[in-house]
Amino acid sequence: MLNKKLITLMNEQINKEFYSAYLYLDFANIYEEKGLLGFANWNKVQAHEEIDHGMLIYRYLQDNNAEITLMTIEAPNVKHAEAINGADIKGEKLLGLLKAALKHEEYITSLINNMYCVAQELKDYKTMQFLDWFVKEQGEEEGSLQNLLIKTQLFGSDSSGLYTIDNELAARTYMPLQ
Ligand code: OFO
Repeated sequence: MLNKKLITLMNEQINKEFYSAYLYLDFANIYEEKGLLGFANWNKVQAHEEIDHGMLIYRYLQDNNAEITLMTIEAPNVKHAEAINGADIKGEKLLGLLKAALKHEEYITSLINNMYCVAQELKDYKTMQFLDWFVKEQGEEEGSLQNLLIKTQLFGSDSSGLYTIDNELAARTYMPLQ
């Protein structure tokens, strides 16, 4: 039987993963509106992956006969937060969106690390092993956003550089988790 505190944290994490999907869909919508279809594609694929993450935790709770409580998903509203309504997406605005995504992933990493700490304190080795995948995944997600941010800072300030990056991002495809 899973510990009550862990069950609460895991239910909250399902909500955060689904919120992440919402957030990436919101980013995708902005990129799409501005004609950056590769950036939009990358974010849509990410949204699919976030749903998979939420579903992994959902299944883990089910498999352990723990109660699942689905909570309200917050609205992201990136457009409002970044004040890019009607504005040019290039330069600082584009970097601002990428930095916002990276900051969000750092926050998600902190939540995963906190769950891991609780599982460790409880000597819940099964849950620690389950969370190992998420620890690795968060490292990869932060890494790929950092790389994209650096690449965009270095090469995205002129139209041809941005066009190349956008084309690269158009190649990302969604691979469902097994
Ligand atoms: Fe689920 O990894 Fe991003 O948020």
